[in-house]
Amino acid sequence: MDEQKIQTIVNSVLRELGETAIAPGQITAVEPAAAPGSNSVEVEAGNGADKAPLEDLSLEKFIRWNGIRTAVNDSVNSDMIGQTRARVCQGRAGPRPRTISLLRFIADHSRSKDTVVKEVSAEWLAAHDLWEVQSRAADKGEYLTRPDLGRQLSEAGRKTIAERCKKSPQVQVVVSDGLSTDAVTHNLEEIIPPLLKGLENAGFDVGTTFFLRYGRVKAQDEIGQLLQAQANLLLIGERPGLGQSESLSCYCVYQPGEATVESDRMVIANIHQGGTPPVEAAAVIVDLTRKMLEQKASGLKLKR
Ligand code: B12
Repeated sequence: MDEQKIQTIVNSVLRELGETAIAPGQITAVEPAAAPGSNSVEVEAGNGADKAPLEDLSLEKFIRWNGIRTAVNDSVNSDMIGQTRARVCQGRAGPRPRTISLLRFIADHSRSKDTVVKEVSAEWLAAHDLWEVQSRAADKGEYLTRPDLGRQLSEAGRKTIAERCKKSPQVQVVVSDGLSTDAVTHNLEEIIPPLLKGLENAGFDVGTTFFLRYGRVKAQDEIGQLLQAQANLLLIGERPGLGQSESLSCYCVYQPGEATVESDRMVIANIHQGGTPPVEAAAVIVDLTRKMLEQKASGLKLKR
């Protein structure tokens, strides 16, 4: 459909809405596609562009997209865009978001929802030498609607942990899907080896690492109580944000158990390639674990 036809349709809709002063030709001005290499990516472009395959909206050029066309000082905006992956300088089309902005928002939202509902597959766990137990949540739906069940181990889970794990280790490491499957599958390969090696090199007796399906943070207290570990480190998927769906956290407690309260817990959050890189996070966690074991404390009781 050419610009003139679009203009005619828009004019007739506006007329039906009671608009009388319609400036001809100014409502749907279709602008030419941006020059290659420009960070101003056009999905609104006409001339058959709609037949081209839709590009992946998670590409860097869409994240660093400058949607403001008439800036007083464009270098200020470019500078800001270069410093953050946050949704800045999106511009607008009248009172609405620009098409590309809206599409990216929808794409980011879909990715966030996907990572919550997806499952860490049994094959992936086997390939990474992890065996699994489950919380009391029977499936993902129940996990999301009943956080209380994700905080408790299933009967079978308790039994398996008791049978397969080393008792009374100094440090117990647990991995859980939590609210992001991608957090586990994207970061685990890079965080587990340096973390376990770092703990060993620091001279700690490390327990048997396993995977907790449908886990919530508080489940680490029951695991700690069951295994009588001195410190529990839970690597768990964070609730995804818009544009960041594979972020992992490590929640740490000294002597977790029934009496543990939230102020005893600590968290190293935002672990992913664009945040705290997994290898760096592993070093921070080893250091924090050393402090917990030295001071026999965690959370507010720990001096840092
Ligand atoms: C959701 C959330 C909350 C919710 C948790 C409610 C719930 N049931 O989900 C609420 C609003 C209550 C909350 C409160 C706080 N939060 Co908060 N929270 C988050 C968020 C957005 C996601 C956490 C998540 O996905 N956890 C995984 C899921 C599976 O866990 P869960 O079992 O469902 O829920 C537990 C955890 O979320 C945990 N938790 C949440 N926040 C915090 C903070 C700390 C310090 C600890 C130890 C635990 C903790 O408490 C929940 C109940 O057990 C993160 C951002 C991020 N990138 O991780 C910030 C984040 C973890 N929170 C943060 C902070 C600072 C707090 C508060 C201290 C704020 C305050 N000043 O009161 C409190 C402390 C709460 C506590 N438990 O001790 C910071 C931690 C910074 C740090 N590295 O120490 C983060 C990283 C946000 C940020 N970027 O600043 N939080």
